[in-house]
Amino acid sequence: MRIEANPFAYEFALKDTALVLIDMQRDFIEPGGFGETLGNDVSLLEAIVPATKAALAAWRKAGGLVVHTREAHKADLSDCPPAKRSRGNPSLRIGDEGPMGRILVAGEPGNQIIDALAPVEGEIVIDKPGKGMFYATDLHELLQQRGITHLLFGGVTTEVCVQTSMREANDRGYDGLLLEDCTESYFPAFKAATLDMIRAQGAIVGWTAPSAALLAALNHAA
Ligand code: C5J
Repeated sequence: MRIEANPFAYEFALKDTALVLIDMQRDFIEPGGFGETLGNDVSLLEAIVPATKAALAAWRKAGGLVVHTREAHKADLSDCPPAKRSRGNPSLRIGDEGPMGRILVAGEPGNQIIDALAPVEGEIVIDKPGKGMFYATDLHELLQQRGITHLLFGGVTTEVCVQTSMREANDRGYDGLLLEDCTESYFPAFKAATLDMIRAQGAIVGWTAPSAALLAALNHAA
């Protein structure tokens, strides 16, 4: 299959490719969650849900592998170093009680993937304690077992966990493409810069494309 992408076309085989949705969890996206508590406009992130839902539905219909990640720490925070927990000066830190349970702690209501994109049976769900999806997870082994070489990305936030995961993926030999309208940042300028950085210098990190280009490729192949 071929996606009309930037900076040039992206070729992939369905059986070798996974759709990865990064951290589409309630605390980042829903009003009343952790993200909003920090003063962010979560409506920016909510706006990508319809396009992401459509891409996920089309990918599932085509029979492609789906991976969901959550930024999630153990309840005892043994996997959350001070360098992460004490960064900045937030009113709420990781592990504190937030509006939807303990912030970024596995199993809490705010840590669940939003209903519109909830995982279904057979999909991989990774709880990751870092920004990148391969750090301290078994995802690389799970993808290798399935012969996955190509990764399509969506999720939040573009410049933090999505970009870090794409760079980690590139270092591990995966060809990655970011679906432009299925990712968002609380800071639009950071999203724009990240898209540019990823595809600069001949796709130094990977490719980007609108989700319509993926849907067109899937329709063409059907
Ligand atoms: C993610 C964050 N998922 N921005 N986390 O990007 O802190």
